[in-house]
Amino acid sequence: MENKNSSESRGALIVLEGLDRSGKTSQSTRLHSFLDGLGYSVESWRFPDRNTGVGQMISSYLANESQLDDRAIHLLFSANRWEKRSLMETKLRSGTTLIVDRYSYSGVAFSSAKGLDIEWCKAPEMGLLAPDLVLYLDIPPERAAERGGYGGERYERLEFQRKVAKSYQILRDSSWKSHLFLAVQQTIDACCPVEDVEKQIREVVSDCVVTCQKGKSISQLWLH
Ligand code: NYM
Ligand code: MG
Repeated sequence: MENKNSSESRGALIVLEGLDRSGKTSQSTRLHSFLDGLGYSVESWRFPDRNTGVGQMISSYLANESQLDDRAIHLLFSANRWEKRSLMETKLRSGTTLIVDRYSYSGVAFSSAKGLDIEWCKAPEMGLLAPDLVLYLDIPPERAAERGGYGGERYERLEFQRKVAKSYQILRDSSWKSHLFLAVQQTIDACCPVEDVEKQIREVVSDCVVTCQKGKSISQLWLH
């Protein structure tokens, strides 16, 4: 008899990452309709989840209504993922695919762009559920800034986004590669027309969803 966990049919954990204005939210919506249309059970999530108590603290920090130490806000973003971990696992095991707009990679990329040590930033993420697929919507910071302007929240400045892009690059070169056996990481050229990006995403996602439906164990982040 095969290991129960590894043969269990489940939903896929699909994460979209990228700079602000890279198109994650639009693509999440399109992907949701696509999977829904194929008859899959699917939910769209996003981090930060601003609906929880922790999420409200994060939201007021992002709106510049409160000041927090760089490490304190980093840990709040992480706690915000931890408070959703068990629900996330329940949903996946019940067969629901989750499309998640930002996850631990945002946590590490944005905080390390402030100069925090990258390994320190990764530590609180250890043990969270590892995505089955990470889609990085790749766009130069200058191009993202041209897209109808930023929303005015903290971090939404070109100079800072350039640093975040560098941090994401370091993550892609190091940690993403080292757990590639757990999660497929796919870089998508986000400068293409929105329909082309959508098409590229559909292709990789379809494979991933089928693999999870056939049975794949759930892994944890960054235990390499
Ligand atoms: N952000 C997001 C972080 O700094 N750390 C995190 O862990 C996460 C999930 O919050 N500029 C930043 C990235 C964004 C900001 O996200 C708000 P959004 O997707 O604009 O709501
Ligand atoms: Mg934003």
